[in-house]
Amino acid sequence: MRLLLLSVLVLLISSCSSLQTKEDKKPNIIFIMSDDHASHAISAYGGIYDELAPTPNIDRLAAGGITFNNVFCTNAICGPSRACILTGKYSHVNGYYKNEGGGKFDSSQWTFPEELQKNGYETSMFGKWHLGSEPVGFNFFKYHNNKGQQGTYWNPVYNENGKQVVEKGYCTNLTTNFAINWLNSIRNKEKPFCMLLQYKAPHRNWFPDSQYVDIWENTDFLYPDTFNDDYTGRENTAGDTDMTMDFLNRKDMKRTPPEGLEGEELRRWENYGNNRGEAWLPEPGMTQREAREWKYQKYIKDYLACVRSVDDNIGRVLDYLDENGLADNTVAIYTSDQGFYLGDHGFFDKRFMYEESLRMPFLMKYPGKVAENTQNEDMITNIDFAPTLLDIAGVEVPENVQGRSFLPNLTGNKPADWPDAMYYHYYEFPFWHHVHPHYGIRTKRYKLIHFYHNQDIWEFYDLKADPEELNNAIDNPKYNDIIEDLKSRLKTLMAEAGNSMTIAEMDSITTTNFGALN
Ligand code: SGN
Ligand code: CA
Repeated sequence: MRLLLLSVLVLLISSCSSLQTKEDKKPNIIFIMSDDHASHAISAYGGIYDELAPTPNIDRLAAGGITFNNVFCTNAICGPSRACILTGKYSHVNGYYKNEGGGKFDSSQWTFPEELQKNGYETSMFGKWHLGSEPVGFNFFKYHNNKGQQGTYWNPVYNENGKQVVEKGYCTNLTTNFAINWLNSIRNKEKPFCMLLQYKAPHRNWFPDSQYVDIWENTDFLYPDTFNDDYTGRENTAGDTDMTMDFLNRKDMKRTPPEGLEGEELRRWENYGNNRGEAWLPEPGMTQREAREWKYQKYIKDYLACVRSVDDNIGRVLDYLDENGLADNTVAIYTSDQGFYLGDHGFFDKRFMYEESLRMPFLMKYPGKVAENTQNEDMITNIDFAPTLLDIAGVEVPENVQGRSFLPNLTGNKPADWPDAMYYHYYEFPFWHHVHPHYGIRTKRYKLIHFYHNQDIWEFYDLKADPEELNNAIDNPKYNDIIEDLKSRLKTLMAEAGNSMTIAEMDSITTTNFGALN
């Protein structure tokens, strides 16, 4: 009898301790996301900037883990993409369609950080939130709360757990300081953690940190191949925006205002360039082409200098993990809320379903799980992030989450029925930048887009024959069958995603003012 009792006891203790170790092994998660960081401005992805402006620290994630080459945004604009990421659901399901007049994110709905918190994770969020409503599901948060929650590069105002605080310094450094401080001395170290570190940079108006102002003063950057796109065949879509170099304003170009200007007058002077008919020349006598090139050089240098600070600070975070014995049990991710045009098609900004803004960088270090220098080509979207993070944490994904975990794909085990097409939908118009609302489908090889608001224009691209999307082949009879098939696949995709809106209903999303952000 005593022997039996003893062995029951031993069994109990050993099963408890094995439970304990299982719990202990729950990986920590650091999800780093910046604002408007295009993958072609990350050296791990290559491109025309990688020699002059490499990103060695972001590249550490690629070298130590996996680089995803086909991650796409389902609605390429800030707040909406963030809402998709948090909920694992498309805009028409999470209700957050647009930034301008998009109202506030409904924070009573399910999000992945809240689910992780409920399942024993210590959670936090630092930097750009930009959803209007206060963050829910975090043990600690500190988000940019000035300039309509865009934040400012210098001396930003934050909301720290419900309290306004003005901080002195440069946003990217500050946000990282707060994050590291939380890792080091605020969080409950008995629990696994999930930290969202969301940089404001490199968002417009691209103010670099002091040591990086003018670092490339005597260097000229290369121009993207499509810089002089004349929008043939896309005159009323790509050719009808306010996001060409002409629309970079005086503040973007860091021009010094005349002395004595203040308040509204100063703002008007700085914002000059935003509207049609205001394409100003930086120097008198310049041609429009010279002005565009001049503006591109200033723009790309400031943008990449902002990226440099992001990269430095990611280095600080990765060093902290290394030096504090956390690296081996922490999944570190780097992404951006969408891509961006770096002079591609003559543009800055995002919004279009064209490659440069549709594509999101996504790199992940997952020690013990993913081999170094792995490349992945599977088609993934931003609604897949939430279920994947839950899966990593061993937490069940609720049925109504629309995205799908790509945890198996990390180790090359892509499920046989993994999607080979994605659905995109952008709703905001005309502010900012006058990009016509559109939806579409992208497969590995093709892309079909329908611009529907106050117009009825279809575009089709064969990405193999025309990777730069300069040739809208919608009327090329050679593609008739393919286009018909894509139209029907798009319909199916939208139906499966639960979007049964008529064009009139979609239009009303665009024209309805759902309220201000704050
Ligand atoms: C601001 C910018 C726009 C930018 C939007 C959306 N203008 O309004 O250029 O497209 O943010 O950006 S600015 O003059 O204020 O910089 S997003 O990241 O929030 O989607
Ligand atoms: Ca953004």
